[in-house]
Amino acid sequence: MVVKVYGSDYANPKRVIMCLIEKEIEFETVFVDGFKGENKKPEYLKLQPFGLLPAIQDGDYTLYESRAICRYYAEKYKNQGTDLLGKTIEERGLVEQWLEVEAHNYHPPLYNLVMNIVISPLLGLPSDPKVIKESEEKLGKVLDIYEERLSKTKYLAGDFFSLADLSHLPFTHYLSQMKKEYLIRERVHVSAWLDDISNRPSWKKVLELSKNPF
Ligand SMILES: N[C@@H](CCC(=O)N[C@@H](CS)C(=O)NCC(=O)O)C(=O)O
Repeated sequence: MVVKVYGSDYANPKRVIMCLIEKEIEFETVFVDGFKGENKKPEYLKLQPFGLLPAIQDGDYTLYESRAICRYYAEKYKNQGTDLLGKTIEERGLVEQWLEVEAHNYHPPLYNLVMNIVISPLLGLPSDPKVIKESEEKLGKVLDIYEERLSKTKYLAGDFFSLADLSHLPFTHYLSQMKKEYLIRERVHVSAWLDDISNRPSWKKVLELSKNPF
């Protein structure tokens, strides 16, 4: 069954697409124009009642929340494509830990930067310089912890690439566009890690597939 991914041009859906490529799962993308409010139309709300992208349809099965979708496919196809969850229960624990760190420590300040610097201007909304400054500082502090971790292991959960690393790419990608790449580049281990994971063929394919210029 070919997996249908709705809203593939946006950042959170890119997490799902990269995961499907790593897991060698066949998929097709369905364009949903968030700027025209297509994600708030009744038809889409049947798939994702909060009106957010992505959602997937796999036969009769529907799922939303990008990280939940990735966990589902990484587990379902554990022995197909790249193993993204670790080989032992201890490795799995660390993958889960860093997935949570991504969602709760890393993502919020980065999301605030993206909203204020990239998205608000596109929507004609004002940006808040105070939020930008505070978020930048917060993200720097989070990245200090990453730098320490990545000075000891090649990837976040250990010496293997996992869902935890993958999950960072879609929003981290905005840093260069926002002229905030220094946050990465001034930390040598974080910098090497980002180069490594963004050079994976799966991420290059995600960018190739995206119609979205940002
Ligand atoms: N936690 C959700 C977040 C989804 C989300 O915020 N998606 C954005 C696109 S990257 C969206 O749908 N934005 C449109 C809106 O907020 O109306 C996930 O990971 O799937």
